[in-house]
Amino acid sequence: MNAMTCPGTTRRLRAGGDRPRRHGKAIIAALAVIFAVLGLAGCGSSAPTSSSTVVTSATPKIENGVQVFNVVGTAALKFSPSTLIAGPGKITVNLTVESGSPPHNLVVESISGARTDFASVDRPRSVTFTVDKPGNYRFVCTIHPSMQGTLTIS
Ligand SMILES: [Cu+2]
Repeated sequence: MNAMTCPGTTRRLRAGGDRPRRHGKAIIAALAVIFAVLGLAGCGSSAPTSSSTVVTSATPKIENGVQVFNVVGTAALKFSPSTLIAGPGKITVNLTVESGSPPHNLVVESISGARTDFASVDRPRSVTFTVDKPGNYRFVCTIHPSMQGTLTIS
């Protein structure tokens, strides 16, 4: 197998497209994951490979020079995404709460002012703060202490 050569990857995936249409997408998605793992890691490619529906980590959207994250507090008492990857500077976290979920907040424990008010299903909350020092910063929901995430500044 020739998975280490990147330019041909896309073409090879498309070659599977003559399978029955119903299964083709799933097969292509599975192949994409396999090729991403086997092949793209060595390429330095910046192509996103976001074929998964489970959001564990995210990079921000940049709006007016601010790094913006949209985080959902779920009914299962999780943050989605739970890992936020940013650079030093200004960060905004928009916290919404999933339907059927109790209220949540998002508090970065070691960063002064990095704390939303309690958000509920019909009341999203936001906070903006600045971080300059690279590192991993834990965040929690203060009413559900098992609900945790990490803000990585690199
Ligand atoms: Cu909570």
